Amino acid sequence: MNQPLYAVPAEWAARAHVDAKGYGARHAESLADSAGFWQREAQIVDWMTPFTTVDESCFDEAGFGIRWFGDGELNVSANCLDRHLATLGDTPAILWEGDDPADTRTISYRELHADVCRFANILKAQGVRKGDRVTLYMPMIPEAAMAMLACTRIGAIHSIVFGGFSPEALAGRIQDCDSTLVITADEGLRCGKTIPLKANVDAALTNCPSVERVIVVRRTGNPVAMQPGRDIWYHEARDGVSDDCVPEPMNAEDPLFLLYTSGSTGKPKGVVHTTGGYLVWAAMTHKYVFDYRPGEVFWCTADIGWVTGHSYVVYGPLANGATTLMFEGVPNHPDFGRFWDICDRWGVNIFYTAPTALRALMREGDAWVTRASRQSLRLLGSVGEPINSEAWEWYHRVVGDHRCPIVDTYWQTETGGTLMSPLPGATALKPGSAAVPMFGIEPVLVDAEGQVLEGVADGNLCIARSWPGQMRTVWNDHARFFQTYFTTYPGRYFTGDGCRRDDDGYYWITGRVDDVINVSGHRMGTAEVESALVAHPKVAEAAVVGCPHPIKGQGIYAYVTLNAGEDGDDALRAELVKWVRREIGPIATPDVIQFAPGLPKTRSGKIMRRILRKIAENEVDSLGDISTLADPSVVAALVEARGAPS
Ligand code: 6R9
Repeated sequence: MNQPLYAVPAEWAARAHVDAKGYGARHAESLADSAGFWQREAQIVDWMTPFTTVDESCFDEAGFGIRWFGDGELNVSANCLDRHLATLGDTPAILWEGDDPADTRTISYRELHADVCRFANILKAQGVRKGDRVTLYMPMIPEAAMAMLACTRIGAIHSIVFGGFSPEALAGRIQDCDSTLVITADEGLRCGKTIPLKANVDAALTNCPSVERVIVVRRTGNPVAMQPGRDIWYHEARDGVSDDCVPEPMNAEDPLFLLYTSGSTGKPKGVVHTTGGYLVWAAMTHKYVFDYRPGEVFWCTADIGWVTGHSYVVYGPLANGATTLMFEGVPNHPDFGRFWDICDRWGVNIFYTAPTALRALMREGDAWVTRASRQSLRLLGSVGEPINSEAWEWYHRVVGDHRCPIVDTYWQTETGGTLMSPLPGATALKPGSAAVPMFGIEPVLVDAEGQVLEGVADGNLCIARSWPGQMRTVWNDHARFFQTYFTTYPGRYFTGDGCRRDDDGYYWITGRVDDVINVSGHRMGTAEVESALVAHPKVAEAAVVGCPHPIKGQGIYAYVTLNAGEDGDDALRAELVKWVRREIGPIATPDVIQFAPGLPKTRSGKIMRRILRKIAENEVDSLGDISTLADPSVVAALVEARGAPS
């Protein structure tokens, strides 16, 4: 393959935490002497009680379990705050810019520490105890980070639900983990428009008996209903509360947070991350992948409702004493230059975003970028989906002025932090490749039968052994954890992604090989959209697949069979789109709804998604063998009536 290769700039090779030789040696050591490697690297966090055991994980059915640093004790908020106070007390921990560019805040480590302690004391006063679940449904404001850290301070388990999810989706996530307390805001703000967060919580809670208290942060100040005895204003509760709160010593394997994510089947699952391994992984990957140096301003544009926001807006950067920028707004408001203006305004050194945002900005032209100086930028990052080479080249040439390496970080909610990425001082870059495994990561490519593929190969990506940031279980369903990730290829963790290894040993993620689609970098289970559609009274059956989309990466293509006597017209299409948005949220908005009198099924009644995918991708000449279908004639009818994403 004739891939352009961008060599490591000389000054990077000389100054970075890790150079090419260092990477090779350390990666080899991390596999050959895992215990020794992690004994040393895990000191990136402060332990209250040192661990004496390192990795006790087992991927086999007999003895299955993931466990790291099992007898160590630590506290996450103490690592993110207290230990920095002596040296970084007056250094900004959080730089915040609101939806309106004039709305800004700077919060020092000392101030953040005090606010987190107060918030922790408020939670305690409301009866929250170690191990209780607290659901956050918050806008991107500093109080969201404070709430997360306050939970960690007292050992409560937070579960953040993205503010774009509907009341129904929120209710499901509260019920699954029986949260006793919800933290929200009166409203969110997006492009100057308000988002009714508190009203959504009220709607969700009609169905959530476990919730006893709701803490409401005032964001917009517009009036909202408060239920006496249940709802509490944060600013009132905060009055007179002590800013002293002793951090709870937590076992390394105590749950830190839950985060619901989509899989190929069933309801979203509560991914459980624990305290020690997760924090070590978030901090270590933040340091090496972004070559983070003290004093730098780090900006990850992800919302804290996604795992990227957990690991690289809050935990990784703060554990390392970095200044993290938190942005409430969107890239195109008030105009398409917003990102680059923010970089100039705050002197951002490291900038980390998703390909979908880059594609959307790229098509608006270079002038929005070049009107900003971007002189502070040193390193760029990408995450969430494969980055196409056009977007990569634009990012490198226009945003980074050819000067800034790009780290394409491949990882998942399940993995806690980056699994594969170039290291900027060590790895020559190939646009679109996530390059090389992080320390401790042993990737394996296997074919459909589970045979290991060596050398240059294209296969399914598995990881052969555990790493500290790996999820530990699915909340309340350990069997589902094992079943989902460890049975397809026994003895290995299966990522669900396809992957190619080239002749330089670089890895190229080719996308999901299961029924998960990736829409604007957000994971969506096709089964979730299908069950939302069939809940509509006029729908008999639905099948959802991904289709190529120029900005979102993948769009949502839905085949819908209506009940007998119903007419599929544009009005019903619009109604179904609205319905799905209400059931799940705007991120699940179908791009195409094709009414289908019949779906291609095998004789045993299984929908042949392969065929539906081909039709959605407009690859109707390569449908493959359709002879096993119960009624092959439905295929011609579907091809005839194909829709196109608008
Ligand atoms: C962090 C995050 C995980 C899925 C993952 C893969 C895709 C993420 C990627 C990437 C290619 C990258 N993905 N980063 N594909 N290159 N750099 O996004 O977590 O929301 O759980 O999604 O996203 O398909 O399996 P999550």
